[in-house]
Amino acid sequence: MSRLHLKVAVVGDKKVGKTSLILALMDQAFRETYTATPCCDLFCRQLGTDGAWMDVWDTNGDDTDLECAEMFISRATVVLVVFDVCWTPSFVACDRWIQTVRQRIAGATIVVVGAQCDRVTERRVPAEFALGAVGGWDTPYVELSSKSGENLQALVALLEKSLPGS
Ligand SMILES: Nc1nc2c(ncn2[C@@H]2O[C@H](COP(=O)(O)OP(=O)(O)OP(=O)(O)O)[C@@H](O)[C@H]2O)c(=O)[nH]1
Ligand SMILES: [Mg+2]
Repeated sequence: MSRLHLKVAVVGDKKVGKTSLILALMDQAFRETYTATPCCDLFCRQLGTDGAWMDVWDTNGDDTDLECAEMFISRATVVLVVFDVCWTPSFVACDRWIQTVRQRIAGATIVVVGAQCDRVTERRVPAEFALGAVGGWDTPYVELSSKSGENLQALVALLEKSLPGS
C-alpha cells in the first residue's frame, strides 16, 4: 500500500471560508453558522485510489497566531491561499500571504482559491480580475463554493497532481 502523504496548509484572511473549504474536502456538511477557528486544526483524508493520504492544516488568519500558521506552512507540500470573492480586502491580502509562504518554503506549490463563488450577486472580485493577478503571482487559481460544491473537484484534481511521483 502506498505511504504517500500530501501535506496541505490552508491560509488566508479571517472568515474567508478556509474551514468550510476543508470540511467540504473532507465530505462533511456545510455550516451556515460561523465559528472562528481558535488557532489551528488538523484534518486527514484519503486522496485518490492508491492509498495516498492528505493532511490538511487549518489556520485562522489572525496575525497574532501567524507563528502557528507559519509553522504549518513551512512543513506543507501545498499551500492553499484562500480569499472570499465577495470581500476585496481578502483578495488584496493574498499578495502578502503568498510572500509569507514563499519566504518560508522555496518552491512550495501555491494554489490561490477564490471561495464562496455561489454568492453571485454579492461578488466583488470578478473572475477575470483574479485571473489577471494570479498570472502575476504565477500560481494556479481555482474558484469554488464549499456550499454548493461547485468546482471542488477541480481543486481535488490539482491536489492529486501534487502527490509525489504524479
Ligand atoms: N455562501 C457561502 N458561504 C460560505 C462559503 N464558505 C464559507 N461560507 C460562510 O462564511 C463564513 C466563514 O466561513 P469559515 O469557513 O468559518 O471561515 P474561516 O476562513 O475558516 O474563518 P476563520 O477560522 O475565522 O479564519 C461562515 O458563515 C460560512 O458558512 C461558501 O462557499 N458559500
Ligand atoms: Mg476557520
